Amino acid sequence: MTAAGSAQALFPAVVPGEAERPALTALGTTLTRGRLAAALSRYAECLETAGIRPGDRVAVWTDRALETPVALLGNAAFGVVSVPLNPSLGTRELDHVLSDAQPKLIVAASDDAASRTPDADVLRATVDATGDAAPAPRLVDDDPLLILYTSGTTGAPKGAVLSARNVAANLDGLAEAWDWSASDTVTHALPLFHVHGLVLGLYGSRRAGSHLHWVPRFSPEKIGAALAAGATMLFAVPTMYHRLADAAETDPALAAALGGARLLVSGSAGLPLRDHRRIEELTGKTIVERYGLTETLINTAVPHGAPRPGYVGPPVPGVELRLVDDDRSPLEGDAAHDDRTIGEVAVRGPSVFTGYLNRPDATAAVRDDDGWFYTGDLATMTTDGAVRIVGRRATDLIKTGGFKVGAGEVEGALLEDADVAEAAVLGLPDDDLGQRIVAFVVPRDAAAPPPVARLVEGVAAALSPHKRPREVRFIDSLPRNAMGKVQKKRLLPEPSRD
Ligand code: MCA
Ligand code: AMP
Repeated sequence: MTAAGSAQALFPAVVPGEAERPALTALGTTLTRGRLAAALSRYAECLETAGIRPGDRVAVWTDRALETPVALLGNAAFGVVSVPLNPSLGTRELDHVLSDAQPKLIVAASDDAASRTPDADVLRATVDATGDAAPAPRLVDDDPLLILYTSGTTGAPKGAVLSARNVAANLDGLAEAWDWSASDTVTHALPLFHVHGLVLGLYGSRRAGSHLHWVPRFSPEKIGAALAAGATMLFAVPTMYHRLADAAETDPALAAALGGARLLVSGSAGLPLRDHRRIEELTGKTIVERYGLTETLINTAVPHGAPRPGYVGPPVPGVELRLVDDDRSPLEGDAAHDDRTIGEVAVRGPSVFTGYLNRPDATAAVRDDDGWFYTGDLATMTTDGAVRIVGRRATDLIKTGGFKVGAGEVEGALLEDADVAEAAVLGLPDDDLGQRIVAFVVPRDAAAPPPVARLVEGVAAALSPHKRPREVRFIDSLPRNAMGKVQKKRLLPEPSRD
C-alpha cells in the first residue's frame, strides 16, 4: 500500500491473488477489485482525453447508477478534485454551486445533467472495466480531494474543501474504532454527495479494502436483502433506522438480517433512544452512533464491542475534542467531564477541513488560529470521554432526514413568491425525520393566501426537494421584540420553547 518514499496511497493497490474479491456492488452489478481498478483506469483515460489534469475540479452528477461511485473513485485516483452534485438540486442552488466551484467538467451517467446545465461541458460516464489497471495511486497529501457544499444558518451553502489527508486520517481512525477491515462488506443507501455516503461509505470501503454494496435508493427491503447477502456493516441515518424498525416489526426476515450484521452504525443526526430500543428488541443488536460535520469529518464514534445508546462515543483516534463555554474557553475541572455541564464541542486534528472555498471570512469564524474548529453543537462529556449531544447553538440550523438545512435559505426562497409578505422557518420535532421543516408564512393578502403546494414546489425547485417545507402555517404577523427582531421561539408550541 505504500508508494514512493514514506508517502502512502489513498486507496490500497490490488494485491495479486486478491483481484477476484468483490469491491463494489450496485444495482445488480459487482465489480471485483481487479475490474474496479481497470474501470478507474479507463475512466481516467476519458478524463485525460477531455483535457482534464490532476488538480482540476470535476463535478459529478450523482445519478443513482454504478457510474457515479466509479467516477467519484476515479477522480480521487486520478488526482482531480470532486465536486459532487445532488441531481435534485434546484435551479438557484445549482447555479450557485457551479459558479462558486467552477468545475471544468461535469461527469454524469444520465442526460439529466446536460439538459439542466446547457452552458457546461458534460462528459457522459460509462463503466468500462476491461483491460489493464494502470498503477498510479493517488497519494495521501494536503491537496484538495473534495468540495462538499453544506448549509449555514443564512446565505447560500458553502463549499467545504477536504484534502486527501483529512479523509485518510479520519478513515484510519474509524477503522481502528470499528475493527473495520478487508473482510467486511459495508452496505448503505445514502446519497453520494455528502460525507456520510461518500467519505465513510465509498472512500472508507476502498481504504479499508472492504466490499461496498451500495443501494442507490433506500428501502427497508433492499437493505434487508443486502444484509442477507452477507453485508457485515450498515451505515444509515436515524430516519432510515426508524423506517427499518417499523418494517422489522412485521418482517422477521428483516429483523434477522439486521441482527446478523456485525455493526449497525447511525449518524448525521441524533438517534432517539426509543429507536435504539426498538432495534435492539427486534434484532438483538445495539446500534452504535458516531457524530461529525462536513467540515471536520467524524469527531466521535462509539467503538465496536462497547455500545452505549445515548452517547456518540469518545473522540475518533487522532481527533482532539473539548467542550468550551460561550467565550470559547475550555470547560475546566469537573465541569469538563461530569456528563452534566453543557459546552460547545470544539475539535482539532488532521481531519479538520482546509477551509471554505472562496470564503476566508466564514472559515475564520469557525476555526481559530490554534486550529480549533467550533462546531455549534452543544454536548456533555463523561470522565471516560464519552460525548452526549444535547442540542445546537443555532435554532436556524435544521437537520431533517439527516440533511442540514439553513432556515434562512428556505425563508429566502419563500419570499420569492409574490404573495408572501414575510416568512419564518423552523425545524419542529418529528418521529421519522428528526425535525420537519415548518414554514410560518404571512401572506400579502390574508383573504387570498398563496396555495401551499406552490410554496412547497417553489422551495424544492429553487433549492432542493429535501429543503421543502413539510408543513405551511399561515399567520397574520411574525412575533417581534421591541427592536423589531423576529422571535421565532414564540412560534413554537409551549413545551418546545427552550
Ligand atoms: C416529494 N418529492 C418532491 C416533492 N415531494 N420533489 C419535489 N417537490 C415536492 N413537493 C420527491 C423527492 O424529491 C424524492 O424524490 C421523493 O419525493 C421522496 O422525497 P422525500 O420525502 O424528501 O424523501 P424521504 O423518503 O423523506 O427521504 C428520507 C431519506 C433521506 C431516504 C432518509 O432523507 C436521505 O437520504 N437522507 C440521508 C441524508 C444524508 O446522507 N445526510 C448526510 C449528511 P427522489 O427520491 O427521486 O429524490 S453528511 C453529515 O451529516 C455529517 C458529516 C454526518 O455526521 O454524517
Ligand atoms: P452536516 O453539516 O450535514 O455535516 O451536519 C453536521 C451536523 O449533524 C452536526 O453539527 C450535528 O449537529 C449533526 N450530527 C451528526 N451526527 C450526529 C449524531 N450522531 N448525533 C447528533 N447530531 C449529529
